[in-house]
Amino acid sequence: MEPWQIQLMKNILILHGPNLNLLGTRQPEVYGTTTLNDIELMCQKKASQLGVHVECRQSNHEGVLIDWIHDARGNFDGIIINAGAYTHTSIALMDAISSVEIPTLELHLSDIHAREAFRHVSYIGKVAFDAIMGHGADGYPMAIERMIEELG
Ligand code: CA2
Repeated sequence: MEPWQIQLMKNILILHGPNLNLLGTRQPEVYGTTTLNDIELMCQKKASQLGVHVECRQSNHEGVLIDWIHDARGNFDGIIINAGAYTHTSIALMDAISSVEIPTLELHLSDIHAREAFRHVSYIGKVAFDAIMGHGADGYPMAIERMIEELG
């Protein structure tokens, strides 16, 4: 593909938060057997079908996720974020998302509202335009479709 064609494509940043690097290797009864690498392949397949560019990154560190959100300004059209447990605790991540003014979609493997009460609060949900949850790994390609719909 020519560089000018890549520049015209929508650019979506997919962020995975803490412990999601363990997917498929621990607690399969809760989070399934799909690994983060499998999820990246699913995302790249969906992206090429839909003609968009996606970049996937994972960090266990709140500050690294915040830096990536800041750096997304001017470089990405949308952010899809599974912030892991930071979803329920991080006002700092929420502030970072609202500061960059990039359409952001909240994503979870599990349905956080069907789990423990402490997971029912989502700071990400306060600044995201929508949330997809409870679909396991299939939620990732769904989220790419939803983001494209939002970006128009
Ligand atoms: O359902 C989700 O996607 C969550 O964001 C996953 C987080 C959890 O804290 C949120 O409440 C909901 C936990 C991710 C931990 O991932 C693991 C994967 C394999 C083994 C252990 C943890």
